[in-house]
Amino acid sequence: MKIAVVGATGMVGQVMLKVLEERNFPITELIPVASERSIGSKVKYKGTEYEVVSMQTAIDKKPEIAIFSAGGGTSLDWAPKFAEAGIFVIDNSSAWRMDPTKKLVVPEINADVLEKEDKIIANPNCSTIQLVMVLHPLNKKYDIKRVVVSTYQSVTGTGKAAVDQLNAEIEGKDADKVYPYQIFKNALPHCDVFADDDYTKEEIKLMKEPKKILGDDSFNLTATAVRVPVQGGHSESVNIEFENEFDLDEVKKILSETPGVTVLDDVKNNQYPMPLMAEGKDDVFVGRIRRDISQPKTLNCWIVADNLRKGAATNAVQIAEYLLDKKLV
Ligand code: 2RA
Repeated sequence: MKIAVVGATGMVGQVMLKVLEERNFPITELIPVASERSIGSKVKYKGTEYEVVSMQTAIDKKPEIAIFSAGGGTSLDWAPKFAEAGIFVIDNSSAWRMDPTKKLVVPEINADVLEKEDKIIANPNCSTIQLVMVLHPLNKKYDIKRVVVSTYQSVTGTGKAAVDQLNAEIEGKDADKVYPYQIFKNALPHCDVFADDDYTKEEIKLMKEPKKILGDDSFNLTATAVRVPVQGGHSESVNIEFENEFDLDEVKKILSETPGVTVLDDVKNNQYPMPLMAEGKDDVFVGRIRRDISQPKTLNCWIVADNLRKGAATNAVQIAEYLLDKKLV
């Protein structure tokens, strides 16, 4: 199968190539695509160097699937052109996520919504993916009424320049400022840009995307997204109020039996999820599972995942695997 990776030279694009290789996706030809300035450069895949090509060249090579991680503007311009050429686009940007004609997919939850006609498929936001992997099984069992989530997001979610800013600040060197303030020794309640209602776009994604993925808009969700000087993954403190009563041991059993979720919850031995242990892994890790003793039918938990893997690249590759497995491509 011919696969195009659009944004192949970026942070997520590089992880996409790594995940495709690790999962031995049946690629007969890799078509790396990047911006004009990167055309002609090389990327390595399974020990072979491939030349980065332009968007149009990639379309002309007729890949079956194109996995995009190149920003919303590029996706809005080019995903339709790839789709018109009969190419399945799996897009990692926010461009198509809330478009009512496009599917927003976490394979473990709602891959079954995908059809042959879905030529542009949206990959959810990283902080959404790890959240819904925990919400979904609990919603099915106990019916969620309200969710309050606070995130602690890795600088890798912003990109290489943000990682460079953090590393430079750690070393006491000057660096191009991606964030409005120093990120080292700091926490910025400011992920993406502010909307008119004083929420950030990151918080709005977190408040809207889960309802579309779960196919359930009966619950309320509010979010505060914070950038922290971390590189291994996103962490989330989540408070979930249910319509129905729950048993704590049953909650832990349900989550431990959920594919793609690992329960790490033994506080007497200081066992709980952290970005340093989640980095490079594909599971969503959940711990600190306990009742909210301030009100009935309510649970607190702590969710951590590598935002570049399950939060982006791995989820996109899993969608591609589903298309292949179900012979939709
Ligand atoms: C972030 N989720 O972490 C956004 C985009 N990757 O900045």
